[in-house]
Amino acid sequence: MTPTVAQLDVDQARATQIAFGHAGFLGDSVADVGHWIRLHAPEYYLMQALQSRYADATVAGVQYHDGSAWHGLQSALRARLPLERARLEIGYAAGPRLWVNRDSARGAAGSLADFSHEQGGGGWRYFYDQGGTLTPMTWDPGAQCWRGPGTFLLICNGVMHPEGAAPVRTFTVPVTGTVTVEGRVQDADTSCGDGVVASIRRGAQVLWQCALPETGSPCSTFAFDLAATLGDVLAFRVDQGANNWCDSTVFTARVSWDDGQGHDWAIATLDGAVTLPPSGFFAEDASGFRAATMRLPGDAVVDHVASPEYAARARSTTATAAATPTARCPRPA
Ligand SMILES: [Ca+2]
Repeated sequence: MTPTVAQLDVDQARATQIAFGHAGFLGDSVADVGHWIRLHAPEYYLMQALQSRYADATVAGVQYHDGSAWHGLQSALRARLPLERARLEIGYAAGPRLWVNRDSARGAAGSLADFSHEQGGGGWRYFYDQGGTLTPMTWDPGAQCWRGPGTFLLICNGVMHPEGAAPVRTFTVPVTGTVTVEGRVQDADTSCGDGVVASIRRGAQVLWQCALPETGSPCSTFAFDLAATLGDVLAFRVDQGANNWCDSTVFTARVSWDDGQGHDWAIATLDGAVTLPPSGFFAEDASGFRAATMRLPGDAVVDHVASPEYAARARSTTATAAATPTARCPRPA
């Protein structure tokens, strides 16, 4: 489905493009655009001076900020900083220096997208439950699955299989607030056996469950909101019933949230302190070039370019207002 301008989140798309040193081209895969020039012209001018400075420049260094200290990539990986939500500074040799705030109040985790050979990777862990105690599974690199003590006690990418004990995939909620839990289950082998019961629990609380194969009301998809507390453990499990014959079960889930926090980032530039909102950026060089999506005192977010070639300012209201060019002032060469 082609995203609308609102769904696209132009600021986030731009921040991602800048973080990777790309051109910042919006393209035309956008729905419900009332005025193409009003969408593309501010974007062109916001990015052009930066493009011309970093397109063929070499990255000299990248640093990640964890809220209190800077890390190189190796240190950031060791500290398990969420790089997809990084606050980063990028320096180009003989080119601009820039900062990108990819942090956000919104976050999401997926059992498929985050599936990992590491316990805790992306917030997910892999256990089996035999008698009420969760015991960690062991990674099988050949099968690319987590295994319990039985041959068929498994958690693979999208599929789980019980054997006496129930396989349990858990997610640890990283915020206090409302989280949305959605996904689906499916009996992946209906050729024999008595089916399974798939469920989602928080401690002893059963949040949702579905007996497979579905015989009564359809229950194989789920989507619900949950008032959660930081550290809550959501358990996605498959119980075998009387036997585990043909109990392969597709069970995938996505958890998303909005923590309600600001996630602004204050940086030190040649011009002094600058505040970057989520998906904001600031770029500068010694020629007097500046480009930014930044927050001004009083909460307004502006898109702004000043360079020896030209100056432009688009959007000077709030972060959610539509981008509207307000001025473009070419400077004499
Ligand atoms: Ca069964």
